[in-house]
Amino acid sequence: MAVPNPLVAVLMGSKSDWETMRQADEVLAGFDVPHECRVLSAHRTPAETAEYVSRAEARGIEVIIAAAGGAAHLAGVCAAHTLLPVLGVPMESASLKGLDSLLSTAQMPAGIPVGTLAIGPAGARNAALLAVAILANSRPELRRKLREFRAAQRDKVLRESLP
Ligand code: RP5
Repeated sequence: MAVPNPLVAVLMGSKSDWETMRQADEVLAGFDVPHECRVLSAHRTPAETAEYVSRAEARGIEVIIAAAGGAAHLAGVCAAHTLLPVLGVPMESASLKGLDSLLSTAQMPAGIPVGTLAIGPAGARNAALLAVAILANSRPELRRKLREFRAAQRDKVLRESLP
């Protein structure tokens, strides 16, 4: 999944998060946003995670999406190592259904923000859409695509019929 000049990094704490995070990958691909997806863990690969995130801005990356489950500190650790916006996606966990991940990701002490999305697939898709919206602030073509996406979504809802 290596692309030459990624604008978004999609990080996840474990390969087991990929089934969920592939949805972020799909959304970004749908908008033709160059991005890369990597497994990097705050606790299993702490040095490599810090190094990757510290170098991200110099590589041209503009947004980092970080997904983790359980005692989910990946997004917070990423945010500590960069000025780039970090969007956290709490993974659904076996024992607490992602409530642990949600609180761990959202409850950042003041000073180092993490923009936290919903638990699971909705959060994965919305993190990608939020990344697109951030990038679209300075990219009119991307903004046009985002407007079209919203219009298509609206039209689909208005076409719904109930039995
Ligand atoms: C976190 O622990 C990962 O983000 C994952 O959601 C969770 C479980 O990881 P595995 O034990 O499946 O590798 O670090």
